[in-house]
Amino acid sequence: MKRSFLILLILFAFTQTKASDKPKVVASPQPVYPLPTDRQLAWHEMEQYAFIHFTTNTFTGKEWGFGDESPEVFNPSAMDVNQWVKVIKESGLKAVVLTCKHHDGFCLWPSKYTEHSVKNSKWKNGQGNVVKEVAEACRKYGLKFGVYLSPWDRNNKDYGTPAYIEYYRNQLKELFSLYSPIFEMWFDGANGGDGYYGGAREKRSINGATYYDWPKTTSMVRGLEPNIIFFSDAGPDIRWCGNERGYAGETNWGNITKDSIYAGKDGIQQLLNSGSADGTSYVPAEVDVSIRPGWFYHATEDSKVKTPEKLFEIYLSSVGRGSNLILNIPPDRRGLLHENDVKSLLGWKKLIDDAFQNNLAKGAKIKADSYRGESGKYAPSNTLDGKKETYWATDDNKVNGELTIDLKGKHVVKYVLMQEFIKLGQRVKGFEISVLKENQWVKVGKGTTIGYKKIVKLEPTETTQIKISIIDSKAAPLLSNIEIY
Ligand code: FUL
Repeated sequence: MKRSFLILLILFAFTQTKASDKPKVVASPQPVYPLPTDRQLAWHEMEQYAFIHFTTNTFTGKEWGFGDESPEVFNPSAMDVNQWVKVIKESGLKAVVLTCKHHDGFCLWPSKYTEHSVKNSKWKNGQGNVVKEVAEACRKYGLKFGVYLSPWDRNNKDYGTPAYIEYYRNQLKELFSLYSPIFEMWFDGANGGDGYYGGAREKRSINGATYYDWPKTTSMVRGLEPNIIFFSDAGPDIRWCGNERGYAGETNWGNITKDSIYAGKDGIQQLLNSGSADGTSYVPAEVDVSIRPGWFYHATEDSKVKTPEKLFEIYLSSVGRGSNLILNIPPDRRGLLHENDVKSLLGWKKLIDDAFQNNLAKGAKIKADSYRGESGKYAPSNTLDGKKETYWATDDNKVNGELTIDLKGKHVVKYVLMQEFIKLGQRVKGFEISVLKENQWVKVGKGTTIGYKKIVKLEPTETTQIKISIIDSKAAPLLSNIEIY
């Protein structure tokens, strides 16, 4: 009797030790829909790339060619795409999106479906091919390549009829079979009505919602290039940010309800700019802006190139708000990026490098008022480990939280950078930033959404500790990265 009791006691003690040795099982946070696709996540990480607008407009001084320009006018005198791509790379941009055909219909490659192209220009006696050269230079310099093929074509005689849609799709097949890999395809929504249209010189307005039959075109292209990102006002993958001045909304949701987007609707630009917390699809915004007032090069604008400081401001209001920046740099009549543009670009790159050189959060100490199940898997230190797959999370019933970062000494702080773990859905609706001043917390910044990335610019302030307070969120907030500069 005594002996069996002893055995039972030993067994009991043994099971107890085993139980306490087991790591705590804490349920992962549930996704908050809509979620980004893998290709959207990869796109987010590109952050910024170049747009190149180049066509007969460069030589005629127009912004929208009518479609009756002679191909002969396209004649750059000292074209060098390596100069473009080299400068673009040195400026920290990750890709080039080229206007293979703008609204005037002139093609920068010798398309077999039209005579209105480089093959009838004087440039290289009609033997040149800008698209091929740029795609190859991108490969050489390790940048991605994207295409803009204007749906509106003021040259084509069939524009407005089903025959034109076939022409447009044939050109897409041509581009995607010749110049793949292509990371992004730009579908521009513009249609101004009148044009040359093979000599008809009339107004042709189409119903933008039905004429192009986009679902068929995009699935055709997706079949050719599975990882392609489609840009258009409403996506499907990424949306327009609602302006061409270089800013995403201060409140910037990747989420939007696609049905609510169609051109001309009142308030549509505002909606595109901010997205909506309850949007049913994930379609993040891309910010398109030109380094000059126009999209095409005009010598009269040589003195109006945006300064490095202005470009830095644009960086903060695009990349710094979780959108990607597509910055247009139009080649001049020589076929080169103009000296003024190059100077601004490189000056801008230096401003970015200087501002974000020394991450004060590296090696700092961080604590949270709570973390999910007190499991190390969701600990606040995950925000400082440089790994995008780890994150701080709260318990499900908690949609706020405080993270306090001890900078180990006094530092002047100018920027706070935060990233949500958006793989499980964008969540944060409001946050505040405070610094410790003479043992008191002083609020120095606040905002709404965080999303893929948020850079908050502060009045430069000296402190030893920073507190990030998430004050509202759609569900348990998940932060994967914090940097302080
Ligand atoms: C607009 C076009 O009309 C402009 O010419 C330019 O291409 C810009 C990026 O998109 O809709």
